[in-house]
Amino acid sequence: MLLAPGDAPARPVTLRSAPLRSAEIKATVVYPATEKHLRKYLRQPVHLVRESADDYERITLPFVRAQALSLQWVYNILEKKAEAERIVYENPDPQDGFVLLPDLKWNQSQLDDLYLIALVRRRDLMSLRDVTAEHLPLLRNILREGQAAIAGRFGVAASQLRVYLHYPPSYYHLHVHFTALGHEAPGCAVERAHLLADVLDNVARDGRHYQRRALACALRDDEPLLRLFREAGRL
Ligand code: M7G
Repeated sequence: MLLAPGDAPARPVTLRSAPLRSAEIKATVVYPATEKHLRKYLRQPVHLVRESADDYERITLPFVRAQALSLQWVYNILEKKAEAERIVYENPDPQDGFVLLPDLKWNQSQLDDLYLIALVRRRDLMSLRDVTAEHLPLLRNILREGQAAIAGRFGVAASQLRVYLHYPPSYYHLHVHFTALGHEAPGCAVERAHLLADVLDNVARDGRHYQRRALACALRDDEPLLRLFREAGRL
């Protein structure tokens, strides 16, 4: 459920549904909802754009620098000002460390829709486009230590996890999604999800793989970034 910004309380709060019993409905309330949140959740036709390395530099990067959603929630988690009690695992290294915690979309009542997120500690990596050979130790830590932590805490084996990055992400602070393999999580389709194991292989082979290649961007009809691609004659 999304509530209009005009209904905003003094400070933003996100409410989650009560624990599920059978035949109940799970709902996430985003309150207050900004225009960007409203756009993100409304049903829309989606278009696939093939973003070249040049498109990224000329179109996407300037747009992202100007428009990205606030990252304050990420910094609050990294600084233990929010959700500190929910942290499942952390590696404290400032360069190669990360924090692993349940994603907002998972209420932890059941393992079927298990969903955790790893947030990197360093703040200079926006997305997959920034990942180079220098970041292999960080990404390997996330994969191995994240899988081990989830097996230890929730009893879900590495072979039952889908570990991936979104491109493009909604939030431009590098993070990795861990979802139950049996759960068709939003954003796990081929046009948006990049398996972390494949990312590691690609970057190990070519340290600048994600700076060189074209990447698919699934963009909703009313997204400003899609308009920019249209105006540039790329759609
Ligand atoms: P994304 O790939 O940037 O975009 O993922 P998406 O939302 O389109 O998937 C960001 C992830 O962070 C999503 O899975 C969100 O559910 C999750 N997330 C967003 N917020 C604001 C929070 C939060 O405050 N706490 C937690 N734990 N997860 C969040």
